Amino acid sequence: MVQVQALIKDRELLSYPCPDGFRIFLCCHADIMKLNPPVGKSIMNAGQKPVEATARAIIHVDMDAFYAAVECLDNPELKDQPVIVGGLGPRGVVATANYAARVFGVHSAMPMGRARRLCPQAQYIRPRMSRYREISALIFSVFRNFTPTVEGLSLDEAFLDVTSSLKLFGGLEEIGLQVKQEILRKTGLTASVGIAHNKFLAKLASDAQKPDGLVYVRPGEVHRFLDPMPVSRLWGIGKRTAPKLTALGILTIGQLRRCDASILRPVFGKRTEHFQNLARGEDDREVQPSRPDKSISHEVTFDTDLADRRELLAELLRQSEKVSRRLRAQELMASTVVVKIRDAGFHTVTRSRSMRACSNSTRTLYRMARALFESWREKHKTTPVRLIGMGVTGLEQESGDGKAAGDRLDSSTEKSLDKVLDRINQRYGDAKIVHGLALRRSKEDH
Ligand code: DCP
Ligand code: MG
Repeated sequence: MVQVQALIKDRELLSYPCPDGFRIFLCCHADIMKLNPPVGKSIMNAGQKPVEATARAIIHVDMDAFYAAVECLDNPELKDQPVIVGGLGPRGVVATANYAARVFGVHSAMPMGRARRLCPQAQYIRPRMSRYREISALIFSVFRNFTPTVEGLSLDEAFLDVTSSLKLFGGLEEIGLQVKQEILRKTGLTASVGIAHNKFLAKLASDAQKPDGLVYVRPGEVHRFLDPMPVSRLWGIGKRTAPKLTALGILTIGQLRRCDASILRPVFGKRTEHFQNLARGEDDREVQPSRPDKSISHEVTFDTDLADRRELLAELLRQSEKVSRRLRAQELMASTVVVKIRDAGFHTVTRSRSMRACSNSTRTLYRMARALFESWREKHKTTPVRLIGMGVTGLEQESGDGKAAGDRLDSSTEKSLDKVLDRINQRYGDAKIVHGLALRRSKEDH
């Protein structure tokens, strides 16, 4: 056996079995979380050609019945009942249904009318996007505790490349389990986790035992895992291609894998090899870390135009609370506050101001938003407002070395108050506790 060592600094060694029989030792130290990308993609083997350390460790996480699960979390009396979240108007569609409602055949993207016929006894709920985004930020903060290489696919779903974190967290299955446990502890929600050496297999694995699943597809188990699945599980085989394969007698991934390429060429053309690679469970795409948010904002269009200064300020405070909570959940701070106002005549203005230091405190951001609003209002005292919004830009990590690390605008009392309010809101649901002024008007944002 050949051993290849790649010593990056000092600290711990990661041992890596390779398909060709080599054992490669990769190095990992306590600050590994900050290392990006993962160590040693190509490692020289004593003067021979490079040995590709392609064995990645990929985890795919997907929350179970996400919107519906959040609704049940915030209203425990809904637990065990069928819950359907989606548009409630005449043209509404189902965003998601919990597992109790899926038993009746209800699924995402189904017209709401059909869902009501299939499951009239369900609880029907309009989506609360701001709440889902808030929980999503918490989930993603859990992911980033395990690796910096996180590729978000939607609010409830991400790939994690944990190749560099294996030793630190005690192995692949152990990380998968810890991710699930941490999500449950931080949010009260269950996630399904798929583990494999590439993205394609990890994604199928997370779906294989939903809800609350944990499936690890080991390299030697790929065919056993994939072969019985219908060809439609392969990315890119949809309603148009599947019938053509059926006509050739190819129904499963295993049949596609074993089929002679010349038979498949009339269906796939130049993509034949690509689909046979997928059928063998091969996929070399890397996890592409998502770029963090560049801005965060909330806005509201009023049912009837509003000119009352205090009511408008109350709305701004509510929005400042939401925006700052999202910042804190992602451990971000902002340097610039933006206020947007649209009057009854559809005339829209945006005003922004940069602060001398970054902040994520509700009070600081609200004070800045209020000053921007008041400067607009000086010349528009009686103008009815149709829409008001506030947002922040110039975001940076709270622990970074930019503006946020210097002089902070937020006093320790403000920080403690925000922390307490965040905890209460996390525990008891969206906006269960708000600053006094914000109670003047309480509307769902969009
Ligand atoms: N969603 C939506 N419209 C769709 C599909 C999904 O609005 N057609 C929303 C609602 C879901 C969320 O996105 O809760 C996440 O989508 P998923 O496909 O992950 O579905 P769920 O999380 O609801 O269920 P599952 O347990 O199958 O992942
Ligand atoms: Mg999901």
